Amino acid sequence: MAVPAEAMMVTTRTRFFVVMIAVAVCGGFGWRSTMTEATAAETDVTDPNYDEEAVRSFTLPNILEGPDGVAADSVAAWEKTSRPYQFRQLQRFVYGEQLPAAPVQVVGEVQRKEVQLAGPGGGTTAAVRLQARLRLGTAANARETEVLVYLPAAAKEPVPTFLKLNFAGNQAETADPEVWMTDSWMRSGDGVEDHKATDATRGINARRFPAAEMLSRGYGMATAYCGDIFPDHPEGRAESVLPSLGRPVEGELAANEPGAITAWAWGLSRILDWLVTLPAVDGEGVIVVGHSRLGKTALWAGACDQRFAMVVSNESGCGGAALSRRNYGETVGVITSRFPHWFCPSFGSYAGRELELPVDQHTLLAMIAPRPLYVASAEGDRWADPRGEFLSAEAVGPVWKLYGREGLGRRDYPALGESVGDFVRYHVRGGKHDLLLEDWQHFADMADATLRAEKTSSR
Ligand code: GTR
Repeated sequence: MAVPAEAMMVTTRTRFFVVMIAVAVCGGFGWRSTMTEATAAETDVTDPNYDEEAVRSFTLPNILEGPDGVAADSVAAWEKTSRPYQFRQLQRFVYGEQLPAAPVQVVGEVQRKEVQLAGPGGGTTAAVRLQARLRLGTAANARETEVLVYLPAAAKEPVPTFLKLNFAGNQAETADPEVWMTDSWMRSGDGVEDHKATDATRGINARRFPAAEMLSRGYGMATAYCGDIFPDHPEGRAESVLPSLGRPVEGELAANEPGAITAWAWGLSRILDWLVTLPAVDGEGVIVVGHSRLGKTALWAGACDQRFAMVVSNESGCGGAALSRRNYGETVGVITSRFPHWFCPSFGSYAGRELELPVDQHTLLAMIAPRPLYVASAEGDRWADPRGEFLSAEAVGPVWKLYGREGLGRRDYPALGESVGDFVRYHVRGGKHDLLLEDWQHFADMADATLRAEKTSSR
């Protein structure tokens, strides 16, 4: 098929990013970026690439296409044919089969307490704190997770609520000394002894969960530990939720057998099942947020479960928002050799041949439409390929267009700290790989402008 060429210059403010991209638009979607050609064979597929010059030419698969190659040109065609097809492709080649829902039960009592959170500017914010232990399914070997929720005590109506999985237990997300400490297996890190969290982990990740600040903006905040759902190591499958859902743990796994990301995403949906039962939470306003590997997970959770009203990916990188075809920073070869348990086995078989992948990560972002989607990067986080995250967010605009919504729009790479876009937004923050208050404020601004604005206008 002839591809009408349309040249586009993408200039950047940092020397590192200086690159010229010629984009060919095919039906609004097919992208070709013409850069210095480099052969994948020249590099070991498990070596990260930090050279823009070595980013290869590529054409992104047309996300609007259904199985017959016909591009959807209406919401009906997208929802009936192309979206289900593209979703199946993501299951088949990247994340593995979606897991079936299972009933979630509260174990014991939900603990409820009114607390004061040290707030912005040295003040305090009155909160209602909930802690619940949830049993994820009814099987004898079902796993349990503990959920921590803070809700603004002053709220007069149900509040939209951010939900995120965390890396080191709920007790690490807050300085609140009464938060339950997880007993689940944990990767080595500060305050972790023999793969168990100790008191020294309390509050170490509190910067990543600014509860007081978000509550003061009228949002609830909920979190749970990812290791309760799938312990994050290659042998974690046996202790994960997967056996309770009838999935195999031994022997050679099928090419589309789900891994940790699918299990974590499933866990987020089970937590959502419980959150929507809370009268103080706006069940139609739950926003799934994730950082890094858990940002990949937040995107996949939003793709699998359309009850998530908005989706936020923070520095999710390879296997998250970043385009695999760019082969920049962490690559498919690197990630699937270091973390073979995150994806389905099929994804690893594309190491070094990303150009042959039937999908790319913009396919994942397209699954969020027409809901609000935020993609955030950090300048110093080259590993996650900020430009690759921006380009995939930019490439999905036409899906939102089907719904009459503006996505990110076609634009130059934004200045540091500038949040751009409409129903798809993007920013690149100065600094390193992390999830900071600055990022959260942008996420809340987007939720104000989309979810909250819609609520107000529908009254
Ligand atoms: C890195 C991994 C990334 C990202 C990150 C994180 O080691 O290579 O894909 O997920 O961990 O989760 O912090």
